[in-house]
Amino acid sequence: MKKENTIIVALAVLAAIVAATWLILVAPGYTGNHINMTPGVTELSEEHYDLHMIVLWVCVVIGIGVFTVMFTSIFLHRKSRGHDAAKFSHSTKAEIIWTIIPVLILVGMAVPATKALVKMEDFTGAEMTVKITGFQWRWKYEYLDQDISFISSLDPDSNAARQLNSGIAPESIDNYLLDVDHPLVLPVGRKIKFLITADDVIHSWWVPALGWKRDAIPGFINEAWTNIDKPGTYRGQCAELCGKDHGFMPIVVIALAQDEFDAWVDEQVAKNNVK
Ligand SMILES: [Cu+2]
Repeated sequence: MKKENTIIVALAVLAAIVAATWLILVAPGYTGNHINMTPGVTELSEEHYDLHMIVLWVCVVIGIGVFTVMFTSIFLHRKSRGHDAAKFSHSTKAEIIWTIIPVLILVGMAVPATKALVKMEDFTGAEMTVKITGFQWRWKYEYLDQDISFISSLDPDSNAARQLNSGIAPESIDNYLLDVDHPLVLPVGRKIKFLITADDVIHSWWVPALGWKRDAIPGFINEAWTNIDKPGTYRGQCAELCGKDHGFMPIVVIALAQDEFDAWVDEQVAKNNVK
């Protein structure tokens, strides 16, 4: 096989792999059919997203390199072209190289990943604490500093539509199965600590825009924190199969500017006092 032909085949294979990678990873950005994670709306979620993208591109580069060599070799050295299988069985030099390079890549990825994990467990400077308790099949939120607590259940419209033979089209309900009667209201720009537990079986509190999920386990208290950048409504669901109505205990977080949050707190406290 002439050297020029080898180069032409290798380039063709490389082009095909790059094109396939582009179609999968980049083209969805133009068509709007996103398959990637979202960056979320918190300091932690953005960091996780960046980490995910770094690791993804490392994998893409390795994948392109490995598959180019592999497909080129398979095509150029196939039996029908008269090639015999190589007879060598061992190469100390090759083994040292293909051990050291992956170790260096893994260590390079582990450093930022460990930093992010340590940051997730750093609760210093938390300005308020919310205790979250999972029940079959609703959530209880207790604002430990503001003395507010309430139960958050599936919103009545979704609940009516989900009943057997309800005759209500799910498409007619806004945010079907993703809305609640009492959302968790939080301020933006403040470090909020969560204490997460459950009262019956294991649930899991998960709002993708916040960048993490935490199991809610009876008898245990798991911790997490967030600092939301942007005001908005963020939806999630119980992420641990917890019984027959597992699919009917959504989570809604409403992030408000500090003054709006303060007004909401005053309103809740006044309501509680009336009772
Ligand atoms: Cu659950």
